[in-house]
This record gives sequence, structure tokens and C-alpha cells, in this order.
Amino acid sequence: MNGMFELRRFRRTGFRCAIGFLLWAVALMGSAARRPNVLMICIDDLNDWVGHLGGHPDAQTPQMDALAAQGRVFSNAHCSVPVCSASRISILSGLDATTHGSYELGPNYHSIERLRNVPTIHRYFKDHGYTTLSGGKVLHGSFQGFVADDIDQSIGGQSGGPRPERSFNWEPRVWDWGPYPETDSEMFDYQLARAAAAALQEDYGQPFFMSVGFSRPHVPLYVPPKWFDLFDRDALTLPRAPKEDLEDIPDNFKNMDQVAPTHDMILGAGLWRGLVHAYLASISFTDHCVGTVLEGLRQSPHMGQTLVVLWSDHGFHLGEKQHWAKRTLWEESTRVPFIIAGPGIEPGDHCREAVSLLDVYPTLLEMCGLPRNALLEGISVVPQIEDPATPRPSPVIISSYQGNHAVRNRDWRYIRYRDGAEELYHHQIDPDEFRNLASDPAFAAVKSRLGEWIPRKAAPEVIPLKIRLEERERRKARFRQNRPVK
Ligand SMILES: [Ca+2]
Ligand SMILES: [Ca+2]
Repeated sequence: MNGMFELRRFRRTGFRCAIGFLLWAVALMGSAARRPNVLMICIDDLNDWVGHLGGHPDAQTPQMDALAAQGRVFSNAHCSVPVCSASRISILSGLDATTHGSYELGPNYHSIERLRNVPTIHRYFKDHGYTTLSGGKVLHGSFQGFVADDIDQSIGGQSGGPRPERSFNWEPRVWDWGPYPETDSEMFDYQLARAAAAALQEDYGQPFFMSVGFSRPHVPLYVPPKWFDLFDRDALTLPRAPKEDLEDIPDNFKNMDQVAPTHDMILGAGLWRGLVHAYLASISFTDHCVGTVLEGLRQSPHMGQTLVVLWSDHGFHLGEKQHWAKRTLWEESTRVPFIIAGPGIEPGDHCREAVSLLDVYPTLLEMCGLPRNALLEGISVVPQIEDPATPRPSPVIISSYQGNHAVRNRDWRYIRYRDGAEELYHHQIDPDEFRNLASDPAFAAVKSRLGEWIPRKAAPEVIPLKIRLEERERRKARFRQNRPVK
């Protein structure tokens, strides 16, 4: 080889290197300017019965567990109100119930006048250059009225269907369960998952914020038979619900007026095991839907540039404290799965600091480099994503009905009801919240320290008390018609 060739080759290579560097620099500038996409997966009434939270030994949730293994799990995360519409309003507005005043099922976002000038998280992303997409149950009731324009593109409506013509186990069907329909493709949630996976293949020309809300494991617990077949019904572990657990707690939420079956009703009809089975089956079906969306993301051009956040709107009792469903200030009502995964997030230990679903909004703004929204009342968990041992500067506050609050930090739960009644639980030694320590003088200092966080002011209920009580009586009257199917 002669020297001239070597020189030409050097020049060619050098030129290619220079061009390559230029292209790389342009690409880098482009990606720095382009903010990450957000995929927000919202689940309805899912408590801590997922593998990675260990809430039930028989739970089978491989898809959510795989996501958990790739990102940061907040294993001590709580809703701010333990009921559907109010919790979702809090997450999407970033405001606490004590500010927006919705503490009970009912008012939609767009019917709360004091939220008129509070941008939903979708609106905020849209106003900062994002395309917004949403499908399924994200808000309770769809985006209507003054929030209708927050969503650029729908990927599906809301439906928990389909439902069979007749109940299998319980009348009316709202609390029924059973293997129905025959196939996943007939399930609304599965169709939604497929639609979301397809929408993830598209190029929106700018970053997107997509929310996908599944309706199971909310009752009625109908899912195809294969999900029931995953479990041996007769070998399932039942929740720990000793009757004497109620002896050391005040009356407030004990045997509370419910719009769910009572534990005595369920035990009397011999239906406890069946409901636990149906709830686990519904969770596994929902997990499969989550997996379908995540597979869509993996196949898409957006993989590697998309943050995934998964949450459930609140927890769910299946007999714990002799209670069913939600609305209490106990752990089973308030603890939820909460995972954030995506580019730049190193998998590692769970964050055991108490965090709130109010933190979703400020966290996503910070991670996407969007300006701070001064209205928000949550706290960004970016420090806990970076180091899960970082303490949150304040404990989490949960409210249920005006004037009743729980304060949750890493190790404790303190509840104070409107009438001054109290409960105190030490989670390091009592994760089931069996032993109320509120009257033990040894913990007086802990109690008063936590008590300082109890909100001193709380917005009045959006729905006037008289109307709410009338509505509750109507619901209870309907509920008294409930009965097992013979
Ligand atoms: Ca819910
Ligand atoms: Ca107890």
C-alpha cells in the first residue's frame, strides 16, 4: 500500500467521522429538545394484591411485576381519598380533597366549580406541547364540560362490560361475579388495551401523554373462565379478619353504612372464598391487559423515550376489619400499587417512604422538564426515584368524608375522626393494623407528632350534606334488596 492511498483513506475516514459526529450532535440536540412521552396506566379498585407488593400470597401479576422490576416501586403509596371519583379528581388536578372538597363518590371533575381554572394533568401537558390521548376509566365519567378539550384523541370510552343476562352469585349484578364472557376479545378492557397498543405505534409529531384506564378489578367481577382457572379456589388463602380486631377501635368506620355487602352477609351466604377467587382472577386479567399495552410500547418506535406510570385509584377490603370495598381510612382502603419506569430510571429497592398519588402530577412535570405548576399540593418523588431511601418531607394525608383524616408515614398510621376519636398503628410490627395504640401513653409523643399534620381546614363537601345523606339512604335502600342467587 502506498502512502497516498493511506492518506486518502485517512481523509475519507476522517471526513466520515466528522459527518458522523455532526449527525450524532444534531440527533442529540433533537432528543434533548424532545421531551419524553408519558404512558399513564390507571387501574380501578386494585389493592396491594400484586406480586411485587406481597399483599396476597396467591396473586398472579407477572406483567405488573415485570414493570416493577424495571422501574421504581413505591411500596407505601396511598390515595388521597379512598373512593373512585374523588381519588381520580385528586390525581388529575394535583389537589387534595381538603382543597377541592370531593370526599365521596359523585361529582365529576367538570361539575366542581372550584376546579374550573385548575388544569388537569392532561391539560397541562397539552398546553406545553404534548399530544394528549386517553381511553377507558381515567376520570370517573369522561372528559366533558370544561375539561372536554383536554384530550386530543380518544382511544376508547368507558365500560366495565360485557355483563351476562343473569347473575351468577349475587343480585343485583353490580356485586356479582363469575366466568364471563368466554374470551378476552369480548372484554372491553382487552379491546382498550389493544387500541392503546395500536395508538402507541403512531407518530404524533410531538411528544404524547397517553392515559389508559382499566375497569377491573372493580365489581362486578366478570372475567373469562381461563382467569378463574388460574387458581385453585379451595386452596386460596383468605384475608386475616378476626372479629376481635374491632374491639379496640372507635365506632366511626366500624360497621359503617355501606353500599357494599356486609361481611356478615357474605359469610352467611358462604360466598367469601368465591369473591376472593373472583377478585384474584380479575386482577390477573387486568395484569394481562397491562401486559398488552406494554408489549405495544416495546414494539413501538417510542420504546426508550416513554415514561410509564402505573397506579390504582385506591385499595379494596375483602373482609379485613369485617369490611368490604373502600371508603375507610385503613391500610386496605388506601394502599395502592404505584410504579414509575422508563428512560433514566435505574431499577432497585422499593421506596418504603409513604408517598401519595398526589405526587404523580408534580413528578411527571419534573421528569419531563415542564415548568412547575404552583397549584399542585403533592411533592415530586424524583428524589425517591434517584434514591429510594430519601425521606418525603411530609407524611401522606388521606381523607374520607369531610373531617376524617389519616396521616401515614414510613412506619405509622394515625387516624383522627371528625369527633376526635383516634387510631394509631405501628406498621413495622403490625402490618395488619390489628392493635390500636392510640390510648397507649407510651406512644403519646408519636401521636402528637403525627397529629400536627391533621388538616386544620378542609373544604366543605362539594355535595351538600343533606343531599349526600339522602343519596346514601337511597343507595342503602337499594342495597337492602341485595341477596345471593339461590
Ligand atoms: Ca375505584
Ligand atoms: Ca384491632
